[in-house]
Amino acid sequence: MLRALIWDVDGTVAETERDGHRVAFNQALEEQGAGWQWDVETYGALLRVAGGYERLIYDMEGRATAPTSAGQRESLARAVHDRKNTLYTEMVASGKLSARPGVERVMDECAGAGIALAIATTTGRRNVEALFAILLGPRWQDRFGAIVCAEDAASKKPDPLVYRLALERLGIDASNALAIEDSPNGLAAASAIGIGPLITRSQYFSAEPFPACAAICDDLDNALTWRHGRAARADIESLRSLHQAWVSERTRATTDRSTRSA
Ligand code: XBP
Ligand code: MG
Repeated sequence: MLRALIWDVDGTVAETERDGHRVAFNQALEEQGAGWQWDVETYGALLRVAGGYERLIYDMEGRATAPTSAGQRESLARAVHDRKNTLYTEMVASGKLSARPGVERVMDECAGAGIALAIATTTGRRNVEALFAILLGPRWQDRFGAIVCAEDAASKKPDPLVYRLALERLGIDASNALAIEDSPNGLAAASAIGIGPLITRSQYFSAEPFPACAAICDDLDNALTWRHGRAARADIESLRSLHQAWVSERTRATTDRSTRSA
């Protein structure tokens, strides 16, 4: 039975990366005198590294103009990341970013159908708070059974820890949930512990193949396809159908594996 929908944030709830985090990173890099900027393409490649701080460290390792000692790089990354988050939350609070199509509708429909909502993200709590307060209003937290952010988990996606914690807090099994994701790291994190990942294609991962997803769509208001099924858009009926298909497929795969090894 489908009991919860667990949401990724960046790229899934809103297109926060290209025109949000990236722009704020560039302003912070300039203010801190780093001496370089991230263009749209460069930032897209760097998104393979989860976590803004980790992304800065990774990028500096290959940059001739970056500080030479590890200590200097870490202190620059900390300063840039902290300032970036301040600039990003200001940008979000000013209403520059909006929810992707279908996000608020699907959240409302889930509430009406008794399907819990949760958040599992590698971004920081203050970024999540700024975005959801502007999208859903000041009491947005009341709508979620679990909110798991970067501060809650020692390792970031593709590690499944944020999803594991979300399930624990919801008090449900992986087979009772679907994840909504946009990235290969997110897909890997959810599916590593058996949660079916529904992919909504985002700007940066529009050409990604995502062969192992439970279902895929351009956005939640558009056609949704899964193995042996399709629907005009994501709604309670299609979410339940694709979830059922995902669970049956996994059960079949497990049975086949144990039959082969017997
Ligand atoms: C999001 C991230 C984050 C954001 C920036 O991944 O990887 O690093 O890009 O936020 P996902 P921070 O959507 O898979 O959760 O700077 O707070 O890390
Ligand atoms: Mg994402």
